[in-house]
Amino acid sequence: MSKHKKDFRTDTLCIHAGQEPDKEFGSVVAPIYQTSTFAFETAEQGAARFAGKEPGYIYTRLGNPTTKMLEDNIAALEEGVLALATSTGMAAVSTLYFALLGQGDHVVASSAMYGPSRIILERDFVRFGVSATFVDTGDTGAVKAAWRPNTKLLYVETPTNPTLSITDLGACSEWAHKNGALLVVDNTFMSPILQKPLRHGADIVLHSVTKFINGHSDVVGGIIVFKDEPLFKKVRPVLTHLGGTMDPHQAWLVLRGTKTLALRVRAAQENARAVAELLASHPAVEWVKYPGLEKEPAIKALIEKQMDGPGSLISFELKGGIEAGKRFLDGTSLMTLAVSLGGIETLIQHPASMTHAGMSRENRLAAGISDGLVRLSVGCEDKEDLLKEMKEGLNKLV
Ligand code: LCS
Repeated sequence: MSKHKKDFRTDTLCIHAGQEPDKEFGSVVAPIYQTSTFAFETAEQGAARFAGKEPGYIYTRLGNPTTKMLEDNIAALEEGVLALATSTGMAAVSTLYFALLGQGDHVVASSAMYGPSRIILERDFVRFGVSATFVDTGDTGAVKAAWRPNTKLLYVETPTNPTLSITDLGACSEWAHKNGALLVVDNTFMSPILQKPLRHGADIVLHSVTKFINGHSDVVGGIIVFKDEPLFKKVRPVLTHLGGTMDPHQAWLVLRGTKTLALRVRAAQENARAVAELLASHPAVEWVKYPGLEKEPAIKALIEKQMDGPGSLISFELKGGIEAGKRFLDGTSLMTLAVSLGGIETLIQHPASMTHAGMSRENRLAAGISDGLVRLSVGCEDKEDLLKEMKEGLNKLV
């Protein structure tokens, strides 16, 4: 029985989608096809594969059975038709820009997205005649105001890294499609467990699988999921020619991660709710941003409509700003001071000097990334241990 059926629910798909017991030996776990190239039985067969007249593998940069299992797994989780795994999340981002944009095109994008996803538009794609306007895509009016006749792509992170602003995907997809553009959503912060952007009109979804999907902070990787085959066919040759494809061993490791994705995401989210509540009630804290604490009725309604939970990323600022933040970061031991997110362990970092240090201070502040903002990716440790360390660190500051 095919494990890729659409009628299985998300938690089942995490474990089974894209993976059948191996036909030769019955291996329950996906074999790693650790090969760069695939033998043809005849010259005619080789020619037929290159001509696309016969299915089958040719060369691992163009496709590999282990990598394909991961692609089918995530395509099923995101309710897309096909996916392409990439060597890193940034390979997914840059391949999409390269495939979808050309000379004279304009992009509207979230102002507070992962630093390098913005910086390559500002510094690199601008050299090839592509322009970009960055707005708070949480404000659909700002998206409309930034629109130009040559806007071809609306690129959204929701929630944004690290400001956790929520964008209305339904409203944005409607606007983009009415105006001849595509909506691409970076769903890294939610994972397909908590948000499925294709359901809300996105054309393409991407992830840094380095984060929740792999989940063990031991692999970098990315994935692009497509709502239809023509878009897949447009992007695939660009990816295979640029060369940012995923290695089979990397894909096999990520497939270990997908099996526990739903369990990890929900466990981390339960911890994050408790940590966010502690932060919100502590006198050392100036402000906390966490979708689960949202009070604004319209945003609360949007969260309920398009997200299946608030996730496990929290941003906050301490009274005393960056100096207090540094003291807090230096005092942590259970919470690891490191960039990245979505791992099984709690990670804490300072975006202004770390993940978003490449942005100018002016752009950073305009995007809501204050000097004192601290980003927390809550992991799956025991909740009481996390709360204890958090309380001890905060109490030292008052
Ligand atoms: N998209 C988002 C939303 C990200 O957070 C990241 C990395 C990427 C894309 C790029 O993925 P990568 O190439 O690293 O796999 N975000 C990081 C962060 O916030 N801390 O360290 C990396």
